[in-house]
Amino acid sequence: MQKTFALIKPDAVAAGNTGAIISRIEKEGFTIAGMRKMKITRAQAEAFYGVHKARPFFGELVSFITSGPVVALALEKADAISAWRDLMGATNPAQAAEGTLRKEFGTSIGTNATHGSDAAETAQFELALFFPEIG
Ligand code: FUP
Repeated sequence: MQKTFALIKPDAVAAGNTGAIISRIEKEGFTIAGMRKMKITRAQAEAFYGVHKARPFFGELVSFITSGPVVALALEKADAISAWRDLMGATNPAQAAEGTLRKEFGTSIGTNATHGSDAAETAQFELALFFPEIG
């Protein structure tokens, strides 16, 4: 079993898609090891998106992710990191495959409904940031 970190982003929470996304997560066989609805602070967002600091859209990323409540999730499954990224689909919803969450719930490359860790080290870092009690 592997754990990954997932977020239901402010756009999807505001649009009322939290339940539909959680329902898909359970149908696809993930175990929800942790779940918290919260507002991400600016300091937390800057740490979370630290790898993107040099990118031109860093400021937008931080403002967007702190713009409203999110649902943070610790998900467990065999190969959870790649399984969750497959379920999310491509970063840009316009390029995401049918049946993926970003295709169904995303509206732009920024407002793309969900986040998922992209590697084991990132998952460890992101889980520690949001779920220090889980380990
Ligand atoms: P992903 O791992 O699929 O979330 O994608 P990236 O790590 O490449 O990007 C992180 C976030 O930056 C994405 F969710 C959306 C945002 N982004 C933009 O807003 N513009 C871009 O050109 C690329 C990414």
